[in-house]
Amino acid sequence: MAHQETDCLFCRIVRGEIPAKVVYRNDHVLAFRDISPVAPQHVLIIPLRHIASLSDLSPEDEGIAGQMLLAAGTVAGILGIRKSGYRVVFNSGPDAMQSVFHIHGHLIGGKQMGWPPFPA
Ligand code: DGP
Repeated sequence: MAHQETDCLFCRIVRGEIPAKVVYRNDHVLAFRDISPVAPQHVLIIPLRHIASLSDLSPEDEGIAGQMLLAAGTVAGILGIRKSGYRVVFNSGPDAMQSVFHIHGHLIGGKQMGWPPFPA
């Protein structure tokens, strides 16, 4: 098993200690539905291995970073939104309101979204 943290919520989901609605899993990543969806489709893509945030990625993590992005297209296909479009958001740190410190990409879609995502 890849490096895990005992008390990390998402490591516990990887280990199956906390149930989740899994959409996709391979040898590197897990994708499961967000418990508080902000869009008709909202899935979190995480590495099986514990990495706290985008800012904690190191050059040796190049492979897993790529795996997360590759999984986004695969998951969008599973959700049926690959052609209609989707957004992948990595919140990192307090200003972005990151609340779970196991890196995750929010894949959201299933509706037309605005840009920029906040008022000017
Ligand atoms: P962030 O704020 O970017 O760290 O997003 C964390 C997300 O994790 C948030 O959208 C809600 C989701 N979340 C928190 N706890 C759980 C849980 O136990 N299960 C699932 N499926 N999602 C969770």
